Amino acid sequence: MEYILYEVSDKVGTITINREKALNALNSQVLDELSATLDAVDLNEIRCLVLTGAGEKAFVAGADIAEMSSLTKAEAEAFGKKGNDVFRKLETFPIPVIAAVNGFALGGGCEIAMSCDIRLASDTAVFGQPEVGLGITPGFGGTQRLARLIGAGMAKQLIYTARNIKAEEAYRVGLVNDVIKPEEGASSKDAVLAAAQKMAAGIAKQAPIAVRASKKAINDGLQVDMDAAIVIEEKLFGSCFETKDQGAAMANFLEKDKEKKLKVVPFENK
Ligand code: DAK
Repeated sequence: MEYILYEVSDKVGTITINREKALNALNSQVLDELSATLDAVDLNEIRCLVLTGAGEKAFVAGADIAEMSSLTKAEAEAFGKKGNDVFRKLETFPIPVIAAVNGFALGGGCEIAMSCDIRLASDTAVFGQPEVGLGITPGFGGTQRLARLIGAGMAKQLIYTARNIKAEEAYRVGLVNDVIKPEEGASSKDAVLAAAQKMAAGIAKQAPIAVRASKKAINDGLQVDMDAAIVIEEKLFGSCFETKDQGAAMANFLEKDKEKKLKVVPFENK
């Protein structure tokens, strides 16, 4: 792989888009390598992923404008599909994905962050959908995911004006879950990555089937009306009762012996 780094620590995998010279812009090769990296994640071992960008300056500065500039209509559609396929793969990935947004997240960069389950921003992060200034619409799901995340009114304002917003404003409008401030003199990028990995480690300690089922219930339920959504939740809730984790965790809680009651459940279901 030329543009993707993948590291594993305990049960957490960290994917770094590593094209720092072009501020980690997404060209076809980055998208192909990211897709292949996701396909290769060992889901028997890894329980949560972190996605970040190389360097201090950018998470992802967008789709590669140089590559896009000369595309024909058919090529643009193919490029859009390649991006959309990998973004959907992230969004529907069986385990949670946390974006550690360490700088510019513009256009495709904002869109890839929105395909993740959770977004943590460094205090230096900048978000925006500048596409209309380039004569295009957001093409990797931005019109859809931004409106769903922050509401149609604010999404329209940001997309029509192509205005970039800083991390604090992104937090205020609900685009990011938190803004991570580094210790005095420390690196903003290191701080947000450490926070994302700490959160991922916390998720990795939970019962893995229950975490996956929760992700699926939220994602699938949001696509349908409430009556159908509740049925999706019921089915996934029911499926947890076939796991060892549920039996052991509830038995521990019900145990009169205080020592046993507090015993950590050895989550073993895959
Ligand atoms: N693409 C290609 N190269 C990029 C890039 C990008 N998006 N962003 C930065 N770079 C490159 C720069 O060209 C420069 O390369 P060299 O000149 O050194 O070779 C290097 O990264 C450093 O960038 P700057 O010199 O510009 O650095 P500055 O600090 O001055 O400015 C910046 C940082 C982030 C403000 C600036 O680089 C910038 O404005 N970048 C572009 C941001 C942007 O507009 N992003 C949105 C791209 S549009 C679709 C599929 C997808 C999309 C649309 C349709 N279909 C096919 C359906 C998605 C579109 C987008 O994402």
